[in-house]
Amino acid sequence: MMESMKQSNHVANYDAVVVGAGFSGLYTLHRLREAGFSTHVYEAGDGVGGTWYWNRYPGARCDSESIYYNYTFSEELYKEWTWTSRYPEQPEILRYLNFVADKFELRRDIQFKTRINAAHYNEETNRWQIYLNNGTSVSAKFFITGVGCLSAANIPNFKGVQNFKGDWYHTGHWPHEKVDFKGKRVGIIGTGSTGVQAIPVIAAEAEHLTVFQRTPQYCAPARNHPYDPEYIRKTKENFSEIKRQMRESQGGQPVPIPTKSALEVTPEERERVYEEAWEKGGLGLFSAYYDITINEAANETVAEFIRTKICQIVEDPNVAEKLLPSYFYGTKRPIIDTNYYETYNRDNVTLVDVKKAPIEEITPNGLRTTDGEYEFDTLVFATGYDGMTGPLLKMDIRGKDGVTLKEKWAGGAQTRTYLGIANAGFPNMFMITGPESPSVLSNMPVSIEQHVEWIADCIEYMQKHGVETIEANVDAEEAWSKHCREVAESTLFTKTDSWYTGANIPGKPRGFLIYLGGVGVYRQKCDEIAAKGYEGFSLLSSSQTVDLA
Ligand code: N01
Repeated sequence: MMESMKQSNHVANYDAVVVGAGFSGLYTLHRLREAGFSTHVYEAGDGVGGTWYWNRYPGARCDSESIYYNYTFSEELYKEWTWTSRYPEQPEILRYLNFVADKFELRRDIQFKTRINAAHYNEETNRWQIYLNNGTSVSAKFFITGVGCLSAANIPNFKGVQNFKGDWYHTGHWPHEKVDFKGKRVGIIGTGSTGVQAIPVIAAEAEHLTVFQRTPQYCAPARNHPYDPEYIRKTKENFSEIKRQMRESQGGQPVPIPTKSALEVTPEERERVYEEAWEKGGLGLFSAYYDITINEAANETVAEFIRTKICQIVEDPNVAEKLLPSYFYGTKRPIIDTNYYETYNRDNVTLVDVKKAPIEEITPNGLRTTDGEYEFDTLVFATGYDGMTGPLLKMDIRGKDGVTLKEKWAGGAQTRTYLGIANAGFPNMFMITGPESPSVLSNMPVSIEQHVEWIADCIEYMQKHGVETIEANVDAEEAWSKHCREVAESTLFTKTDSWYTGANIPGKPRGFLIYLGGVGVYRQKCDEIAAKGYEGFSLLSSSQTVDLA
């Protein structure tokens, strides 16, 4: 055990300790506290919000429609809050989460500016000992992680970063005060969802922006707009139906599951459907036909549609050529943008292809690729995250026999979970939107609510039946992981290098850690398992297995 942990000063005992005060942690606290469990949340930031606390980069906004990107556990809350536009900006989402924290008086059980360094399971007491970065420790019967899937920033290990004389930022750790780009030459590395949002906004302010692109992306216009009050009124009126549809859907939004193949319709009909989705804005292209993410030929129809649009929007054919993506559409996160491709028509923007001429090093005045040096005053890393497993493995989590989560998952390659909620060998630990659950390939608040409710119901069940510990069985875990892999392998997702597969982090073992079966199907499976007395889990009273089936 680390020296600091041996010396830690034990300060409290709780029923449940929760990591993180984002969408997951806030609702977990509320739900467990309402059920009478003493619950405490630790949050590294000095406010609530999680992802929306940290991601303050220019242009940050959500790509789920706001009316679906909120909690639905309280009809009163849903009706009290009014979104201003279709895709809200980060400050508005952060205001929403603060509103939730105020309404349910959550702050009194959240300790801010505190990180959990480690959580160790004690087999003698059946409790988790949790070590904080302030040198103290607490214990809890239940250890619940609400750390988010994308909170461990990836700053590539370029040679020379420490020599850069200007300011540099990672988008996921953006300063609270405004970063002034006026009169500045700015460089940005990365053109994922984040880069695509930030690039047009920075370009509008900076003297010059140089974009370093490794992989061109498929984007479709967001066509964000303010909401009509009448539309909002109807949405609130239809709360129950919208909630039901979200929960039973594929992706967590009330979008009908497509039934037609892109290949069974005429090219004219397909073009009409794609054109309509493009004009409407949002993620409509992704869900236009059921086989877009499973059939290469179907996928190519939408990929080619977007490539044609890029060539129409971008005036310089050489720049347009560099922006044409070639991977399977949708197998990296489909992006919705505001003036992304149009930004390359500006005189103050330069696009550099770093796949062709890779980055060699960061220099005192900028960056050098194999083609030459680029100078700028400010550098922005929009280089993404060590997704899914990264935030969990940043903590020293140890289960039975002192086995670490890192050892169990072999750093990623052997990641096995039961439902993305629990791990064999880690009793009474629950993950909210963990690896092998629908998580990031769904509308997050819907998946978060489902996990929080399932976990809280489970804890209440345990209390009611005198169960001391719950632990996933190895065979149930193996079967679930196998099922996840089989579903993923039946799609095109596994054929593309992306953060979904771990390919964005050098040396990270590959695997596809998101359950692609859909939110509705997944919920049903979780509910069935609970209804069968938590099938696939071992439930123990103080020393015996409790047969509750
Ligand atoms: O990160 P990314 P992100 N040299 O990993 C490049 C969610 N999100 O922060 O594609 C050069 O997607 C990398 O290149 P490549 C959403 O789930 C949601 O943009 O690996 N380039 C890529 O271009 C999303 O998927 C919202 O070849 C390097 C970029 O950096 C997830 O967050 C908004 C490099 C990273 O893209 C992550 O998005 C924002 C290197 N060494 C984010 N390393 C909304 O809701 C990386 N890159 C709207």
